[in-house]
Amino acid sequence: MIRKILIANRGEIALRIVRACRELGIRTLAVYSEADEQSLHVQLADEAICIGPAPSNESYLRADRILSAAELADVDAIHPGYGFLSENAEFAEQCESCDITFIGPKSETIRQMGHKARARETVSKAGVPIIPGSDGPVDDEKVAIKTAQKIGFPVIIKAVAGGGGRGMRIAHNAATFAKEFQSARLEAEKAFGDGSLYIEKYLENPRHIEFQILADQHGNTIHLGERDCSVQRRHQKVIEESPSPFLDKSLRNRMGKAAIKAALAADYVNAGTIEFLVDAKGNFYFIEMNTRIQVEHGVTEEATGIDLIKEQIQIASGSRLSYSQKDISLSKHAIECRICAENPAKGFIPSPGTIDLYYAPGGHGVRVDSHVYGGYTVSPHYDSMICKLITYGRTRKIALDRMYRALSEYLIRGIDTNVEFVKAVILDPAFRQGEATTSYVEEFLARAPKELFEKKPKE
Ligand code: MV4
Repeated sequence: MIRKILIANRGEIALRIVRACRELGIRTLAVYSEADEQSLHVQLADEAICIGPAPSNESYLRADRILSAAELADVDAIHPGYGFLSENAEFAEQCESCDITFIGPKSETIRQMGHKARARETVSKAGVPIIPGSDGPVDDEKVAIKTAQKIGFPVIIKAVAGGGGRGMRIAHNAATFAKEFQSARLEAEKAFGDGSLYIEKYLENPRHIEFQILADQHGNTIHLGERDCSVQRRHQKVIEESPSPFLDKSLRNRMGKAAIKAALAADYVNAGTIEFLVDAKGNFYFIEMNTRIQVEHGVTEEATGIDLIKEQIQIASGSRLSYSQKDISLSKHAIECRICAENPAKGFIPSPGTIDLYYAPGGHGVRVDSHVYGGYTVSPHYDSMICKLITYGRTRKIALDRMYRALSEYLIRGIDTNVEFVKAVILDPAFRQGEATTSYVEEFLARAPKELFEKKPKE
């Protein structure tokens, strides 16, 4: 039985987990850094313990302090949210050995899928298509060049310990390969303490489409359809939607079946995501698995009507899935914009500071997931995302028109935000037509007038 959960995270996701626990009648323990004392998740949790100073590596990344808080408050389970310790196999293992339920997959699954080259091998053996590339890691530069030539240029060099785009390099020919390979290795060593690399054929302008998976401890595994996450800037997603405007029923079915195969091959339990790249012809390829709840999970929740955080907690407590595959449909169209404290006119530099005035959108078909309020100070120590705005409706057009309407209601003073930027994307005909690939943001920025992203002077 889970009676009390420690939430090992901050910001909007910590609040999201508090809300799910409240509805399930589960007590919550917030852990927080000195910078987050005024945060909503701390105020709304039943109990709260400060675990250290503002920098993440002195607080939210300190497994020892979090586990001490867990023992002290006698919690039954820990929800790691996303980022921080959510995909740290060692932390999951420590929870297991302290007899605290880690709300996520087994530590062994996290380890296996966290090794991106081993993940490729695992799902490929199960019959899931992968992008042509190296068999496992390639550490020797000479071998790497030969491998790249065999695959055919352009190739992409990725960190085995990476994911989400960090430590990636594209090589267009043999002449530039060595340089790219070396800088990928250095970056991977610095970022992950592991310089191991693998190589894939580089796909030009794919779509980034991911499938949501739920799996219980009794062998039941289902998918909840896809999210199209092609609108990204520097590997940070900006807009996500479900269903993808690019998939038809047949492709969704085939990709969904492949996603379930991948999850079964990983012996997966709890909520997870299978990421695919999809080319213009509709060929799809597994790229990696995320063994956590994702930022954009709310899009799937509004498209399907299923509360993923509640499902995660119920799965962790040993319950069977509340749904079978035939109960699942993307019956609504949902779209999310990530609202960030940043300045698009100045190269999207972060804009931390105190929000003097805050009014968030509302009304029919609008969901706002946010931990901020008027008077809240956005800390420079963490991610700049302050709000997730989700709109949904019967059709994509309804959801998009609603998104523009909702974005226009925001009043945020005191810090800069990307609200005007995402409004411009929502109005852009190419985006409206569902044509966005992973190159979309770059192309849009190149052709969009700069004034578009500046804050409108108050009429
Ligand atoms: C790729 C790719 C093209 N070809 N792999 C980026 C995030 C990580 N999950 C995987 N990513 C990609 N992997 C192959 N073989 C394109 C991306 C990619 C991307 C690459 C460069 C610039 C922006 C991008 C946005 C999304 C995906």
